[in-house]
Amino acid sequence: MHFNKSFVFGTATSSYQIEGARLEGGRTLSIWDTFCDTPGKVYQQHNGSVACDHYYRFEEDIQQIKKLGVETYRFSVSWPRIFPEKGVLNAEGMDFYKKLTKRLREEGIKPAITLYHWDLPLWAHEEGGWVNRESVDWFMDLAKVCFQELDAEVDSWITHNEPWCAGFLGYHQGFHAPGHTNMDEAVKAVHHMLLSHGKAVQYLKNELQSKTPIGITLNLSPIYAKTDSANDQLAANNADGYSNRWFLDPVFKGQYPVDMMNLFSKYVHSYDFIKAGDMEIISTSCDFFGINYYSRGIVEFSAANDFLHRGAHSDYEKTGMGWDIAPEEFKDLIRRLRQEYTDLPIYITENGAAFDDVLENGRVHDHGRVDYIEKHLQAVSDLNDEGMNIEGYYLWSLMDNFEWSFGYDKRFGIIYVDFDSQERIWKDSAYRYAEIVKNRGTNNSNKETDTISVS
Ligand code: PNW
Repeated sequence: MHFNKSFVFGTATSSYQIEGARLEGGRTLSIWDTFCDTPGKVYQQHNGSVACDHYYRFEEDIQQIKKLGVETYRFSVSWPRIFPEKGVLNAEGMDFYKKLTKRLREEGIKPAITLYHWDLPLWAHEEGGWVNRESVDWFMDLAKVCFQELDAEVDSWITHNEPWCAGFLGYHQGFHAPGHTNMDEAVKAVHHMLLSHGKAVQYLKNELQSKTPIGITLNLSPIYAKTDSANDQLAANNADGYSNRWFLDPVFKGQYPVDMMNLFSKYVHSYDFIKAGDMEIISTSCDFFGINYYSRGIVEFSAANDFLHRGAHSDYEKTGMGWDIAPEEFKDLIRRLRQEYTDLPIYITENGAAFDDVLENGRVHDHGRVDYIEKHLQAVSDLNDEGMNIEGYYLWSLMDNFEWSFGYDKRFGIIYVDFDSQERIWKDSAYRYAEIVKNRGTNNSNKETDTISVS
């Protein structure tokens, strides 16, 4: 694999998953704090109250990023740290992100900031959360103050991270906060997230005349039918509509997919929450497109479901999440996006894997993760050889952290975190990634990570 000079390597995290400092520095609760406190929602009722203690250890974490040698770091801001109450700006919260951004720059690391990575303030939820159209205005208050305070030092903005998860896992499937199971709410929530995305893009470009690139990050999963049967093909089309097209079509074509609107109308009472002009705002052109890729989906028809089809068993190798390791399908996905949706520069804003890591004599030999990363970076390199214009790659994640409903049970980091001592220990994958970054690919076949010295 090989990467040209302008390709950027990075790592990614998000606020709730690493910061901790639950009620400190003026922060109030988010929907994830209360979701974690609700029995039965999160593995062993784990929570992000301390997490990686990054709020207090960010200097040390910046040194880890520097040591990895990556040129960019993607993180998100905690909304209830910046607006602990409706309309009330918390200077101390904002100062944390100013300090973090400034220190990253001083160390030569380009900050890429996500505005919303799922930690909605509880005050906003109590007024209906994303189901309430006013959420767009609340989000704009957050976007405006972040732009004003941080834009000069930021290299790229991401409005939303994975509205599929925030919308459908949060309001339809109930696996994520706020834990609702109501498709009518979910479709509205997604609409308001997408609308707030478009408004933020317009504000940055038109009002502030900023040149900082801005985009959105979607989690996309190429979907395949288990068999050629008409029923399985239909199931795959609908699962693709639910997972991918419901987000891609509005962002790039300014319309929701009609087949899915019809299918959803069994649960969605009316589409009149889509106001005149909304779709133009949602499809405002961005500077880049962010994609989080983890796995493919393979589905088989089930008469009980319209679009939430059973994941069919496959004989593919799996990660610790039970997700198929599918780098070839990642290539299919990118080719399809180029054909059907966009010419924008693409950034892989997340890619990575959880495995059952074992700390042994101060080392973590995470061969599975090393292999996963190499295969997907090889795919990125191959795709660029085909002219697919992928401009960067952010490994998820910099370090083990709070993995949402799986708590601390699933470790995605390339740096191991001892959650008792808060010690950070490089896994083999961190050494390997640093080597690939340093060589801008693989110039040699030496995979002996123990002997690599990273300055
Ligand atoms: C993404 N799914 O979440 C998030 O952006 C990260 O915060 C998270 O830690 C990472 O991927 C690993 O899970 C997802 O169920 C959560 O398909 C769930 C799904 C996809 C992405």
